[in-house]
Amino acid sequence: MTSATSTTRVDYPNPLIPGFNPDPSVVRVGDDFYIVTSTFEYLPGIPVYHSTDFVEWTQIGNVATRMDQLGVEDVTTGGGVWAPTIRHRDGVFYVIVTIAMGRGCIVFTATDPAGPWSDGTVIDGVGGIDPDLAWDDDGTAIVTFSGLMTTGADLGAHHGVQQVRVDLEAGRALEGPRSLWSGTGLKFPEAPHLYHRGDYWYLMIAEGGTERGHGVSIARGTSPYGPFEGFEANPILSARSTSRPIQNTGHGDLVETPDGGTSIVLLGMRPRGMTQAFSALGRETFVSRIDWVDDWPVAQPIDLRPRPGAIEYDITFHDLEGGHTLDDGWLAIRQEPGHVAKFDVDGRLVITGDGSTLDDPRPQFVGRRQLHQTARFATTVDVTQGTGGLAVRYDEDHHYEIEATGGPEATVVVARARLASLVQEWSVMLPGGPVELIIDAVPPKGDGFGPAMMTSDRVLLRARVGDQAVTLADVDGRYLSAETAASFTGRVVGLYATTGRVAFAGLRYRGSED
Ligand code: 6LW
Repeated sequence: MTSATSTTRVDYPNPLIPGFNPDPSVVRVGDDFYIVTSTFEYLPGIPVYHSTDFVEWTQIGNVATRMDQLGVEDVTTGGGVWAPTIRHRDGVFYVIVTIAMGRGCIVFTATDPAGPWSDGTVIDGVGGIDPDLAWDDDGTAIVTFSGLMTTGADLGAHHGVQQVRVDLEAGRALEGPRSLWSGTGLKFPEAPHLYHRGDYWYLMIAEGGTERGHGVSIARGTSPYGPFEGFEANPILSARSTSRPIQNTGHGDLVETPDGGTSIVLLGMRPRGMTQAFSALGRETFVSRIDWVDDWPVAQPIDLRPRPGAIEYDITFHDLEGGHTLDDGWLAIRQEPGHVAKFDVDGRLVITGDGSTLDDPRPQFVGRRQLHQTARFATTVDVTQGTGGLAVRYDEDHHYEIEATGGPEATVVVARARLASLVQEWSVMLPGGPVELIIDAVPPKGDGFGPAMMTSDRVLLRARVGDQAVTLADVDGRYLSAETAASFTGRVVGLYATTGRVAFAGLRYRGSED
C-alpha cells in the first residue's frame, strides 16, 4: 500500500453498495476498483462490483456461478459464503473465502474479474473464518484468519487471529496455525487483513461482534509474521453507543481511492425506528476516509450520504437483451437461478412449482436485493396454470408474500406473513386475468413518538386485476430485519411458484431514501 498524499478528499456516497452486501473486501488494480461481498446460502455467490471513480458501482459478475464451486445446496441458514477477500498479483485475481458449515477455506482465481472464475481450491490446514491473503517479500503466500471454529470437536471455540503460510497451488498450509495479536480484548476478533505500507506491516481486524458493538482495530510491526503492536487509539472506528445513523460498523478493508487518499470500505447497518432498532436491508457496504498520522490510520466516522433521487428499473423478460438469461443481480436459494427460471415462447419467465414453498430450504424462487428503505416491487403474473407470486424473504422462517392462483373466470389472491412458528393469511377473490402483484416497503405511519414509530417500516401486500385493486395486508416490517431474523443476510424480493407453471412478464422496482 503506497502512502498517497491526500489532495482534495471526496465524500463518497454511503451506502456505497446498498442492500444485502456484508463483509466487503476491495482491491485496486490501476484505475479500477473491485469489491466482493458475502452471499451465504444464495447462488450465484460472491458478487463482483466494479468502479473507476469509487462513486458509481456496477456488478460485473459473480465469482461462484456454478453449484459445485461452493457446495451450499444443503448448507444451514446463516452458513455458506462468509466474508471473501479479493486480492490481485501478477495479473491474477484471487478470492479467498470460507464456506461456513460447508467446503471450508477455498481460493478462486481469475484473470478477468468478471469471470469465469476457477472451480476453487480448498486450502487444507486453514480453519476458522474470514481468511485474508497476502504475500511476503519473497512471494510466499500468507493466510491470516479468525480462529472461530464453525465445525469439529471445538465448535464455537475462538483461537484469536491466526496465520499460516500456504502453498496455493497445492491447496495446503505449510505449517500449523500461529496466533497473532487479536485486538484489544473485545469478543470475536475477526476479518483480519494484512497491509504493507512504508516501513510497516499493518494487521487490521474487526472486534466486538457484528452487532452494535462492532469496531475496527489495528496493529503494526515490521514483519508480516509479527509481532504486532496495537494502536493505542483502538478501535479506530466504531459506532457503538452513538446515535449515528450507520451502526454495526466494522469488517473493514483499506484501499487507495481516486482522490489520492486512503479509504476504508466496511459493513454497516441503517437501523430505523424511534430507538434505531431495526435494519430492514441487513448489513450493507459503506466507506469512510482514512488519514495517516504518525504512520497510524485515523478513520473518519461514517456519514450517511445516500445517492439522491429514486432508482427505478423495469425488467421485461420478453425484451431481455442478449437472449433470455437472468442478469448477475438475480439470486436463488441453494440452487442456481437458471435451474429455477426458464423462458417460454412468449419470452415470459416461467417457474414450475415442485410443491416447495418459501418455508422450505430450496424454494422455486428467484429474487433481487432490496436496495432502498422505501421500495416497490411489482410483477404481472399468469396463474391460470399454477400458484405463485411475489415474496420478500429474509430466510425460510421470515418472509411475507402475495400469492395468486386461478383461471379465466376468477383469481384467488392470498397475502401471507410467516414468522417462525407464526403464520397469518389474508385472502380475496378477484376477477380472472393477468394479476399485478405489488410489495411496498414504506416508512412507519405517523410522526414523533408512539408504538407505530418503533418499527423500521411497514410492508404492504397488494394485488390488482383490471381496475380492481386491493391492499390485502399492511404488516410490520421490523420482523424482516437483521436484528430479528438474525440470519446474516438481508431482504431479497422475488418471484416464486409452489405448484404448476407460473409465468411472469417482468419485475419492476422503484426505490428511494425518503
Ligand atoms: C463474517 C464475520 C462477520 O464471517 O460475520 O461481521 C460473518 N462479521 O467476519 C458472516 O458475515
